[in-house]
Amino acid sequence: MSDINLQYPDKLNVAVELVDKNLQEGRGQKVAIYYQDQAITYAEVARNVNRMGNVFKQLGLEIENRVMLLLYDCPEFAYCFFGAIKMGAVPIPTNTILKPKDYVYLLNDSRAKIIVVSEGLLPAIEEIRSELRYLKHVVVVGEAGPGQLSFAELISDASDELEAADTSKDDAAFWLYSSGSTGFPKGAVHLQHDMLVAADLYGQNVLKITEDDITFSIAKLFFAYGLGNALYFPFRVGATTVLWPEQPKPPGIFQTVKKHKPTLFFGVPTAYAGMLQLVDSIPDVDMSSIRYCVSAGEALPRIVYETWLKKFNLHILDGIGSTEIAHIFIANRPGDIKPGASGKPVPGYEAKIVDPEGDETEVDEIGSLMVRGDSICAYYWNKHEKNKETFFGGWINTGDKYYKDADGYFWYVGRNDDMLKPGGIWVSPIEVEYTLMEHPAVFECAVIGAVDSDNLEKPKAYLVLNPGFTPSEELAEEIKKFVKNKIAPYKFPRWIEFLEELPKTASGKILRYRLRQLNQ
Ligand code: 3UK
Repeated sequence: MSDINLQYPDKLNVAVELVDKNLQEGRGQKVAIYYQDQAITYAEVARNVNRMGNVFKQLGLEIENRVMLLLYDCPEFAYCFFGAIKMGAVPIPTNTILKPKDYVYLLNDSRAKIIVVSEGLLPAIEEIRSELRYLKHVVVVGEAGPGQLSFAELISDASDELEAADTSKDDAAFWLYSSGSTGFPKGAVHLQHDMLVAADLYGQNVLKITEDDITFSIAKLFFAYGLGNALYFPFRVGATTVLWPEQPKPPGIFQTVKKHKPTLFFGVPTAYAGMLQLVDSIPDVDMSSIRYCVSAGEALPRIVYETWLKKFNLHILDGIGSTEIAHIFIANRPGDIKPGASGKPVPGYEAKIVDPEGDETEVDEIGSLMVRGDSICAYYWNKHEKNKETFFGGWINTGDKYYKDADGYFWYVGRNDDMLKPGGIWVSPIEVEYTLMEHPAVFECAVIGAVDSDNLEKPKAYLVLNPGFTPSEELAEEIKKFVKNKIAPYKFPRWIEFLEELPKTASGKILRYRLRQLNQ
């Protein structure tokens, strides 16, 4: 398989492996985190992790209890994430761009007793507080109000010594929620060893990350992708991570690269395309520190890969990862890139493409992508039926359609469900359709993926209007705004087209493929 040793001891607390080990190996004074104008050493991180673990204990958190992290990327994220794991609890990094009703579900489903939240995100939580059946404490990074606790005060009073909880390599370590086309998000329960497997197989073996690297991920820490890129890959080897709390817009991204000089840059296709569109209007772009760019979340169009290479003389390594598998499992590698393809299985993972009977398909024949590897989550919390559809004796059904070419490269074709991933973030067409139906003008609708000029997929809505409403540009804009206000804004349809009627089967089912054909 490789020279990487995937044998981990039975007794394992992953916070010790990822934080304390750096001190034991003499990196206490090395910078772990760049954040704005701060440079925070591993010794400082370790002390704050211990303090936070003690704070959680004092607040009544116990082993196996969940704690939700609703934070912009910041050092406090690392202190809370590893502090919780070190005292045996289970942190849940959570998407910061959801709506209050989404948080009601996530907090009640997980039964998190504590939430640590950035001040800017507090209104969404305060609005729903009376509906939260299990939440006991709201800890605020920033200014705390009545009924809330201040992170800064709590941590300043806490001891910086903490003995790690006596966990096994198979204890739960963290959860990440993943959304599906129907129903509620599913909490993927990840174990203590999962981050080590992902960091060793992809971070070390493919990216060859070392302590000399500086990582910068525009995918935030609450995504499985960002969590590896910007936290546990660098911490696994004692490298330095750049944490950046802002929304990843091209000018800020270029500025951050210039300021902190990362060697590994992690983006998503939409961001690469957006950066290319703006680069010539931004002064002093300096990408010379970067040795590799990584892309994941959605397929990287060949045109974006090639334009980027021409512009910066930098290769983008596209790879497919998932929340359930923790990180990237099929990837293009330094010196082995097929533009447009996802690459080959990362050594340590197995991948196969199967037909509906479960038999492996022939070369170039499309089927369902199945993956086996040791970073796959144990199960979805409280989702027995979903578990039966997803996990099979070590294998996971990714839900993706793929084929493999004669050279062994894997090519992404689409999803088995109708899920879309604009900007690498899940959008359920059904949720968008339900929201559109709430608008008084909408009689019927269907949402599909259509591609923009960079060949990147975005949601597009087809609408049939109620009597009394006439199609117009203004109405389309008003409906887009309506959706943005109701559900997480990145889900809104980028295009709206009005039809007299939707294509349907004899039994009245909407023919989505006919709508997709309209776009070809
Ligand atoms: C799709 C891709 C084509 C695919 C992720 C890197 O995206 C991540 O996790 P999610 O759970 O989504 C997983 C799904 O997204 N996908 C991701 N990458 C690619 N499709 N080409 C790609 N390169 O449908 C997959 O099943 O949000 C990415 C690392 C960790 C991750 N969690």
